[in-house]
Amino acid sequence: MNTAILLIGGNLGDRTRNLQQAVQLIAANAGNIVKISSLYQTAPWGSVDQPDYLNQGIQISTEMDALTLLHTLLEIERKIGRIRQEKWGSRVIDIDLIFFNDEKIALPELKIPHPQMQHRQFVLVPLQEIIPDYVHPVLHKTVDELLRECADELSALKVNQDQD
Ligand code: PH2
Ligand code: MG
Ligand code: MG
Repeated sequence: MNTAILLIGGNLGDRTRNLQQAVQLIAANAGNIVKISSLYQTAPWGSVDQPDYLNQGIQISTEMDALTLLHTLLEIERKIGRIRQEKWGSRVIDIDLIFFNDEKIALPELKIPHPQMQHRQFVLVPLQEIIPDYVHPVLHKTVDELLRECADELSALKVNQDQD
């Protein structure tokens, strides 16, 4: 059995509903949900002129290898209605594979660990909630440590789900 860490996010349409649908499709098609973070409202990274995102971190256990899982996640994005457009542009759903066991993968279509995760609050803050002690297999630091050292100043605020 493999352990995969995912980050889901989106900033178009009914963001909460799109993330809920992604969680359901992941549970039905990709693996068992082991841990799931709160929802976080995050400032857009990379291109400021777009709405805030909702992001959420998920740990799953899966029989799939990393590439099979990647293709399954891309298929789920398509089902929810993702149309691939510009890099860093707005999207209804994005499902990114951040860690896969403690593997290092460098294929054109898949880089594990996600090469930019340590520079982004919107990834580190949700992951810190579910896997603070996970050690990054290349940087050899925990998620907690990476978050403390992260220079990104864009906000990532926990959503009070009672109000939603
Ligand atoms: N995803 C991006 C680009 N910028 N910003 C936030 N806050 N959250 C994201 O998930 C995100 C982003 C490209 O995938
Ligand atoms: Mg992404
Ligand atoms: Mg993506």
